[in-house]
Amino acid sequence: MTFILVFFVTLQNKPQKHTQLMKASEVIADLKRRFPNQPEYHQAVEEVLTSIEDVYNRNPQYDDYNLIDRLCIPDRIFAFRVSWLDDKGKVRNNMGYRVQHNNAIGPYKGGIRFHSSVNISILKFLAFEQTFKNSLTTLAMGGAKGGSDFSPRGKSDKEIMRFCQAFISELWRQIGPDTDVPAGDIGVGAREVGYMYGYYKKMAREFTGAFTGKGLGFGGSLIRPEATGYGNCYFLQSMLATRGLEVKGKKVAVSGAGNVALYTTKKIMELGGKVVSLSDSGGTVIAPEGFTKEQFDYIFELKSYGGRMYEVPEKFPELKYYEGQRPWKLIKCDIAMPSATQNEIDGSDAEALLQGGCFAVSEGANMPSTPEAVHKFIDAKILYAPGKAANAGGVATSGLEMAQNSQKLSWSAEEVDQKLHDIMKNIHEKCVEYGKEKDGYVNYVRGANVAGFIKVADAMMAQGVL
Ligand code: NDP
Ligand code: 2IT
Repeated sequence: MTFILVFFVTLQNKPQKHTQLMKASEVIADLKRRFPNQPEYHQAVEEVLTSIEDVYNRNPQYDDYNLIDRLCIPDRIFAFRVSWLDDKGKVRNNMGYRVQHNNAIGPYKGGIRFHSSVNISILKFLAFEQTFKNSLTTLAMGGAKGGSDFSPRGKSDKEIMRFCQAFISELWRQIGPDTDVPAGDIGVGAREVGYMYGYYKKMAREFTGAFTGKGLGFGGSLIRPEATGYGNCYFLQSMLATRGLEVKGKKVAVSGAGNVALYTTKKIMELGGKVVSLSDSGGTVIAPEGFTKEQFDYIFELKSYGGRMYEVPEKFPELKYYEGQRPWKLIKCDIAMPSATQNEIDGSDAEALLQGGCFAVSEGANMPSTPEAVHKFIDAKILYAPGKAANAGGVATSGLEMAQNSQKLSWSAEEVDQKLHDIMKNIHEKCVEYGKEKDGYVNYVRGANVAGFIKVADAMMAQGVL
């Protein structure tokens, strides 16, 4: 009897015989059918699934648990109307969202984006990417993203505050220091985080680390504002070192002129590189021999009060502004660091970069290169770091902010910067470990996707079907 029972239990626990291999193309076709009109989400999933297909199929237990669907489809999505009063007393309505993608390895974690283009597709892609990025940091953070189609541009400070409060009046029940910890992204910086955190604190009646990117006086971490841009430069340094190169003397094209772009520029200049472009959604300013410190300080100041790039030549006539253009076809560079938004480098931009001699691309933005551009970079065997590896320093330092908040301590700038350095080095090593090809070329896309996937997948397996 005991024998029969043991035999029966063993049989029950044994994974079923694996008969079918996962085909990335079929999974994607199915997701497109079930979730149509979400191109950014499809694009992000396709890149990851194509990279991990063989690793997944070598471990049949993953498919026995149908991990692939559970990894691609977010755990849950909150969608809500945000109604707020503008300065004229008029009622305005926007949509608000939070996509909680996966919490297998830690509380949901990821930024909030305020931009007129925000929709479910964009937030699903960002939350999906965030899951793998956060896994790469080695810290205990799951993946999430949220935001609104509210555009902060041209809004008064009071309007921003009222919007943030209305947004959090809906979202506060779904977040918390051990549940889901938002931070900044496009259109959300320290000011917006301050207003959102303040309202969260009022509703939840607690003072905890429910947000990161907070002001220094109320739980923020030193180096968090700098972290994404600095981290990308540290990652770039590791990549260059594999070919015996350094940043010094190199021409670097940067896009954007927000948090990520400006701190990337600051660090590149400190390292002796020449930043030859900065841009916003209106156009690009080119500095053929690199921005001087005076020019950079001016742009930093201009952007801190909402100025536009077209204003730069008014102060520095030697700098040329190109209306409606992105940097990539305007100037030759050694290195490109796209730091504005998704799909800002298309196939023809990639072609122009390669023809101009560009040998390294390190992404500050999330998914800034289209699939066509990515293929061109990898086919040309240049150093190419996808955002989920190269820009992970931002969320990693958010993880360090969470650790400081839990301990009710704050670390020095040197301490945080050293940890950021170590984390970026470690991510680079992981990419090399999983991404090195037979001829020695490091495919950082594959390396980042496989390393990020394995940790999340194993944790999901251990926790059962949820
Ligand atoms: P900011 O809002 O500070 O700056 C964004 C910059 O990109 C602005 O110069 C903006 O120009 C430009 N931009 C935004 N959307 C577009 C668009 N559709 N077309 C052209 N230009 C555009 O955001 P961040 O610097 O924080 O974010 C930049 C990128 O980095 C995003 O992809 C974000 O997801 C990613 N990222 C951010 C992290 C962070 O910690 N902040 C961490 C990791 C990644 P304009 O002012 O004209 O809109
Ligand atoms: O895309 C990103 O990694 C971010 N916007 C930062 C997220 C965070 O939680 O710090």
